[in-house]
Amino acid sequence: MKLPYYILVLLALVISDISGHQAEVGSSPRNCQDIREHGFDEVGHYVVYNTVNNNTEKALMIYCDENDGMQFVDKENGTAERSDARNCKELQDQGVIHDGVNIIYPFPDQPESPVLVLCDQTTQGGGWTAITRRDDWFEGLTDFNRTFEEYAIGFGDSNYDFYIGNEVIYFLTDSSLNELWITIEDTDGETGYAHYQYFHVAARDEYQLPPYIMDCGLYEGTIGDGLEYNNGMGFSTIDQDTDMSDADCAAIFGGGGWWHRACTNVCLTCPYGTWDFRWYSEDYQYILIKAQMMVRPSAST
Ligand SMILES: [Ca+2]
Repeated sequence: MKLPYYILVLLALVISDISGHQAEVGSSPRNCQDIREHGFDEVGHYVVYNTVNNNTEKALMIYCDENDGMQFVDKENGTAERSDARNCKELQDQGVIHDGVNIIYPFPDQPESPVLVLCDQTTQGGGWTAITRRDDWFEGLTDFNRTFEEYAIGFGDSNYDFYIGNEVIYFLTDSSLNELWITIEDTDGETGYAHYQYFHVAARDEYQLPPYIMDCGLYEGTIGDGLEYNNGMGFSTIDQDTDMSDADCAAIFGGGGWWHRACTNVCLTCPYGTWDFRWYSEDYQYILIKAQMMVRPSAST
């Protein structure tokens, strides 16, 4: 199957159907309903392009049926085989080996409910599902000053900056043991990574503890164990302060929801151009311009 290719306008998302119709939209579709709202109401194949660097390798093809059902379509073979992958590792196991935006079904109680995610099938053997991505190239597109509910369901765009949502992170990390991979770039262009062989985010209200308690451990990497201080903390936002400070840490940190303690050495949801968007550890202090957090089942190699 030959995919249609178009010259893409930077930071504009192009949806096209297989017969070559196309339209520019201001935001990316999350499902077939979104595509319908953009004026494509016929059953068929639709392609969503990731326009970062106009890299058409990041095209994603989906198939929308008459019930707004969405199927993943294998780009290589053109088959309309519906994936039931719960994460990017399972997509990789099914042969989806390209990096980029893809579809997973992470909710056990809602197996038909898709989530568009960013997959990294390259780093350390691939199979990584990105849970947040920051890149100052996209500054101004996605506001991270958000409420507890917004952080729960997720926001942003998998093509640009996003937070996948604490509900998704919970289901991703609770079904099996998971590891966490964090990459950063600082204002001097220095890059590095932190790898936690264990990472888990608990349910919203498990035994009446603070919501979405984060545990991580077994660090190795090049930027120091910055998350150690956040270990065991619930998720705090501007409207739901569960941190251990007398102050409201999320408000102090520019509205960035995080596993604040009192408050934090690391904040990957904090505003660009501030010292809050940072990775501090015992040996390093980075003011950031880019950051990405990714998880995968830890049995992967
Ligand atoms: Ca507080």
